[in-house]
Amino acid sequence: MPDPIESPPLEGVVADQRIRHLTRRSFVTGGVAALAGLGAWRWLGSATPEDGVPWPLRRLLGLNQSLVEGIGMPRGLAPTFSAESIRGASRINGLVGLSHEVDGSSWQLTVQHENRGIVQSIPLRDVQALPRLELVTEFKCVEGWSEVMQFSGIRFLDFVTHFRLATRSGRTPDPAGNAQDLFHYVYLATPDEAYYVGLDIASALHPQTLLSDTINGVPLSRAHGAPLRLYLAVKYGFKSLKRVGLVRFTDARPADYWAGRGYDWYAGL
Ligand SMILES: Nc1nc2c(c(=O)[nH]1)N[C@H]1C(S)=C(S)[C@@H](COP(=O)(O)O)O[C@H]1N2
Ligand SMILES: [Mo]
Repeated sequence: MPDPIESPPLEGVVADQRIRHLTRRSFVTGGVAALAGLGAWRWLGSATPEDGVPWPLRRLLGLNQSLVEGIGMPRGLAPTFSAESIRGASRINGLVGLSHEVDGSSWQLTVQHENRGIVQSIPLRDVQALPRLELVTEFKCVEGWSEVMQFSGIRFLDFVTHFRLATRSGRTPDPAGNAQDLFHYVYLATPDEAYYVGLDIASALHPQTLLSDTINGVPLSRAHGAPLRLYLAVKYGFKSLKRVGLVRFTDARPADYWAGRGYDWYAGL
């Protein structure tokens, strides 16, 4: 799949255009199904309709379309599972940047935008006040194991929308209306930057990308990334940064801990 900046080979472009044409309808349908799977209908029902469609759904449809047309290729949605598919204790892998316990009650996210002096500090509790969702998907480690797990938390998309992040103008991000205003990438790291990931903005704003504070219904342990971690259903596990401390929006493709050690930077499923 092409990066937003590196151009794909010509045959790829032609094929992409055909795929765009063929998949728009099924992709939109998938988005609606995912919302149902995520138990968002009650929230949808309480929202004011726009063009006869409740607005969160309209926004999701718009986002899907802009992923298709502008800021990146669609990833589709990762399959979701019933809660019965979750088995017992969840596996732990990788402890870089997690050597000590931290105090979740005073946790803050440091947020930066390239070429902007202002550094924002966003308290964890303000993030946790946003609407929540639960996602049961298959977590896949590139080393060859996978496990059905439930993550719950806040969509990264809702986080950037609420706090007006990820845009050059400082306005509310609108992937459907003005994708050019979005930075191309986001870099996220532990506070000490011992572990770090780089994401293209389309993957970061994917509806199954979460800032999560629980796994399988239990608050995150230190080893799982307390007090707040990233979870991307459409990427290999090494992109799901545990213990998010720093978030930086940028146009230069960010460094990535495991990509720097030989794995694919994109790591999409
Ligand atoms: N801070 C931090 N995040 C990390 C890692 C790490 O070593 N440090 N390892 C990654 C890898 S390789 C995987 S597979 C997942 C594992 O997440 P889990 O331990 O919650 O199963 O976390 C990812 N995020
Ligand atoms: Mo991994």
